[in-house]
Amino acid sequence: MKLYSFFRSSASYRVRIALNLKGLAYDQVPIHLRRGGGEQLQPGYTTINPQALVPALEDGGKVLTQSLAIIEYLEEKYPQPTLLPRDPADRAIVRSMGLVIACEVHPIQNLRVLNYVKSTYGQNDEEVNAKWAQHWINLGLSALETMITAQPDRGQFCFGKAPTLADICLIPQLGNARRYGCDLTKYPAILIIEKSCMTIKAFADAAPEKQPDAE
Ligand SMILES: N[C@@H](CCC(=O)N[C@@H](CS)C(=O)NCC(=O)O)C(=O)O
Repeated sequence: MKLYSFFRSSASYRVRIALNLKGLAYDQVPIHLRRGGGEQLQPGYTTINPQALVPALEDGGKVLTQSLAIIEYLEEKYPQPTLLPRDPADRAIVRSMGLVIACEVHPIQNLRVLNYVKSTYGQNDEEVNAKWAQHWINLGLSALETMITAQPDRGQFCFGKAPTLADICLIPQLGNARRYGCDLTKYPAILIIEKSCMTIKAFADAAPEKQPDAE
């Protein structure tokens, strides 16, 4: 398997965690999101992913894009260890936790969105980080903190006693949150989950600073 990724990309980080949890070997092809105006925008990569976003996963001659579609593919093809609970309602809860991050938080503070806000509305880095990124991240994390603490059978993870798709989405987002100056002490349950996840090798090995293209 070949993973097109960028060390600091949280969507790539999600897929790295899932691959590691399932014990799957993969080669990484680094796509630098800033160098030369962004390698994701160059034709060599847009033929792989027309959306000009990382990650993309090549497997069995096919290219898959969108981190959650890739993770669901891995889950279906390599069911153990499972990343979703068995009960359909519980699966929906775990997916909804993951989607808080992947649909509502992450896309609004993606590189191209921040660049657009800066150039179109004349905002500087500080304004975009403080007024825009922090606002959307805090909105999502505070909802997720409530969803997590509302679980009747809580363990050390977002849902239950083992890592799921929800943790896979949450952990990479916390790095972004810190980068944009969010105060994470407001989210004690989330911080406990982060601590538990980072004791697991699959999560620790997927961290940005451990990647071959890390700066
Ligand atoms: N929904 C997509 C999001 C992918 C995405 O936004 N990737 C970011 C890095 S985390 C990216 O490639 N950004 C490049 C850009 O904004 O130009 C997924 O989950 O794969």
